[in-house]
Amino acid sequence: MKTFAALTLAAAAVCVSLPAAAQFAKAEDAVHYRQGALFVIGQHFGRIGAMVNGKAPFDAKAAQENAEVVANLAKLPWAAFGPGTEGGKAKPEVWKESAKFNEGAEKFQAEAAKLLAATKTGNLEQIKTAFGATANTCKACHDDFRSK
Ligand code: ASC
Repeated sequence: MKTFAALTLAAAAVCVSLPAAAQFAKAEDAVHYRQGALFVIGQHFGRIGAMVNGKAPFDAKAAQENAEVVANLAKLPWAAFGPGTEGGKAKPEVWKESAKFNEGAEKFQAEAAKLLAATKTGNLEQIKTAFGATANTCKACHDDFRSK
């Protein structure tokens, strides 16, 4: 009976961990995937940054389109930090302090959603504020969880 209970628990553990792991054929793919998603996010976030920093003319439509990409892609990288996918620039803390890491990922997604909402107002001051708040969530996570 004890053995049966242990096997049931083991099977349940496998089922719980499989969906996330099964998304990637190998750990390398997960690293590549998260780097790719974060790179594209950085490109589009940077285009909004150029506008709010006066390095590019303010174009409300372009700001919104870029914010849409950022807000949508903001959801993607995190599933690619699953168990056994250590590597790239990710520090071991990603897996050791996963609650803190997940909280940072949630904050970023929330701020990216607010940035998208701000771009829909077409008001540059509101976009600036939301951009700054979003950039702070990028930086916080990079400081703690990304190697230099
Ligand atoms: C960017 C970008 C980041 C963040 C970060 C904010 O534009 O690519 O990673 O802002 O530098 O501090």
